[in-house]
Amino acid sequence: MASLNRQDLSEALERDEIVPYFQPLVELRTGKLTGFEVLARWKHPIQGLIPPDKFISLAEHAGLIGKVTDNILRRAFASASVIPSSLSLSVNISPLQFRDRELPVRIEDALNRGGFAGHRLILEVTESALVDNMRQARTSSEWLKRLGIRLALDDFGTGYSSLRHLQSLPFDELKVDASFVRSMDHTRESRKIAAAVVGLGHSLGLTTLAEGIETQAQAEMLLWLGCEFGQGWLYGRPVPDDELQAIISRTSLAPAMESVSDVGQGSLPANLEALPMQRLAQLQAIYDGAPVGLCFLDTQMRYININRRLAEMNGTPIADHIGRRVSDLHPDLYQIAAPYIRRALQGESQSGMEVTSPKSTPDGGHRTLLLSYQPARDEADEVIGVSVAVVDISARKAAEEALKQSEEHYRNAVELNPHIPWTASADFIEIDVSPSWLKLTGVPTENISHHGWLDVVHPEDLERAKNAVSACLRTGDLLDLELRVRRTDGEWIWLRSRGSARRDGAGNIIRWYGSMEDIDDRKKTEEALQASEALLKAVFKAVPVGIVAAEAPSGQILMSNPQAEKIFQRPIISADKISDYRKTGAIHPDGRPYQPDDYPLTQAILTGEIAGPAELLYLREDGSDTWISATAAPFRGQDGNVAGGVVALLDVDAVKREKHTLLERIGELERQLEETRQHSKPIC
Ligand code: G
Ligand code: G
Ligand code: MN
Repeated sequence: MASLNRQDLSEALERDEIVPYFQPLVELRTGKLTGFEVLARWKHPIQGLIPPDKFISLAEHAGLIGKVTDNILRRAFASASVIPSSLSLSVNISPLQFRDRELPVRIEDALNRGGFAGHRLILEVTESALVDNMRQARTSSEWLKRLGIRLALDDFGTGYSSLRHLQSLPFDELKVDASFVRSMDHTRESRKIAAAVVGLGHSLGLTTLAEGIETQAQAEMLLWLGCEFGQGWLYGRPVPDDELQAIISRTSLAPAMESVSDVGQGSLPANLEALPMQRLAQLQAIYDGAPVGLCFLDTQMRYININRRLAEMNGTPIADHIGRRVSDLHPDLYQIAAPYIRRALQGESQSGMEVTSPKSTPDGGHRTLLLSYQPARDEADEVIGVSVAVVDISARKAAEEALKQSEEHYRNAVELNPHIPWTASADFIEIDVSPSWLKLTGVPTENISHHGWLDVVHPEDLERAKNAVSACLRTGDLLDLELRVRRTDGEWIWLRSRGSARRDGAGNIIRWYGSMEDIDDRKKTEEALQASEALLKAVFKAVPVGIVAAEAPSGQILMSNPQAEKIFQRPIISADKISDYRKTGAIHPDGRPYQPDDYPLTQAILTGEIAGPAELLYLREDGSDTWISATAAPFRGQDGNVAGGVVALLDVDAVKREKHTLLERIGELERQLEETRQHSKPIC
């Protein structure tokens, strides 16, 4: 190839030979197109298509890079007429340009001429651009932000300097360098590095996009690590503008995530909970679904996280759950839960289902579970998974079981507590109920016989009630049934009906005796109990971030979890005020000390809105300090007013340590690469 000089490039610009190619950017979870990266190509009349690495640095040295960008922007915006307005364009900006004070004006000009909205434009800058003139970089980026333009840090992880500057510039997006994506295929260690890079992005509140995705396995892994967006040959190579239409008309650029399962299982990082990918939305969903055993399932019904309690109930360690499908891990549970989960994935929240678990208790008894399934939604109100809550009510059931042990015992109980006694013929056709039934329900007692009782049972309880009775008729076992019954005033009330068979000498059933009990109050109390503080505490304990909740407006601490105590390295006492814990103070990343109202938790309580994530250097009483990333959300009482706030604390010191390992590893990889190069020199 003949070498190219300034003159060639200058003429090429005149002849409009520098053209944009477009590479699709997608949402990893769905494979849906979100925009394009614009990549320059030189359509040389003789040499054919010349890639940017052959002329971008020439353009930079020749002072023509500004013109290249002008041409690329002009042509890209012109092609954008076929691109739906929901899609963005990402354009690469050379490090040199980012130092140029003219840059914002040029870009604004190009936007105006092309009639392209600033908020649809993302500028990609590499790390080296930022190092030597931070002041100009900051001025330019502030200007660009005022135009609605977003900034992405390109090739993230390949340079050293940026980590210091990363927080000082208003980046919106991190583009994780393709080298991390490639290395993920190799070892568990490399996956940890990729996880740390994605995690770092999150802890700084940036969206993350992974470059160079070539296989579905890489995509799946990145999704698990919490990376939201991707780019690479799996979704499409850069194409000229006349091929844009074909890409846009496809609904998804990737096979559904379901179709690949070979990356799952053993090759996954053992404990994704340890990653700082817990977003507040998810956390909120966990709280909302409250009670005791908890897990979060994604749309493929895979465990994204699970708390200790539920793992125990399932009889499988936490780590074995993560990333696995319910159907693979617990086929027996899946039988019961699948319909509920599916409905939740369609947006329906369901609670209060009482089922018998296929998993037995340690001493072999059967478990009764109270289940709740809540859809969890992202900011766009799309269902991203299901928050599952499970309460083990076996203890209560076991007590009832004991009561059933002997008929004698049972009859005593009936006599002591004769709410609504009833008797029935052996086949359950003729039923006599005490007159107190009429008083409670308004339904005439004579209406009960000949299956008449089924007419007043709640439709949702009907199937279960019928099955229970026919099972008892078959086996002669004790009947124990909780069901809703319609009173003549139209109200539903919860009743519990228990009965046992009286047998003749030959063991044949001759008659049923039983009693009904009004349990409406108890059911309501149970519901209130579910929301109780004790249960919430169990949730707090299980969440892998520090949590502190405080009451509004007093600031009195309601609860905290061990992770929070670990971060602060001091006990947190419920009756204290949050202000007691601020005496030692904290420092903003720019060195300013925190004022009492700066703290995200205070902010959330004062403003009623999510505050943070904010990074702060917390000064401990013992003189040590630690970096924390804090995000706070208000919670509201029944009346809709802010009742308090809860703050999630991430230990970013740990993230920084991981980052350090990462940098060392990169250094090592580079050394290895250099060595390989040296050894593979041709002999001449
Ligand atoms: O596909 P590819 O070979 O196109 O891109 C190689 C590199 O060239 C990319 O990393 C990108 O940053 C850079 N590049 C592509 N187009 C442009 C451009 O218009 N301006 C600048 N400054 N760099 C570009
Ligand atoms: O700006 P940046 O360096 O990120 O540009 C992306 C570069 O990576 C371009 O050269 C583009 O052609 C290239 N690229 C995009 N997707 C893939 C991919 O899946 N595999 C490989 N090997 N290169 C890719
Ligand atoms: Mn780029």
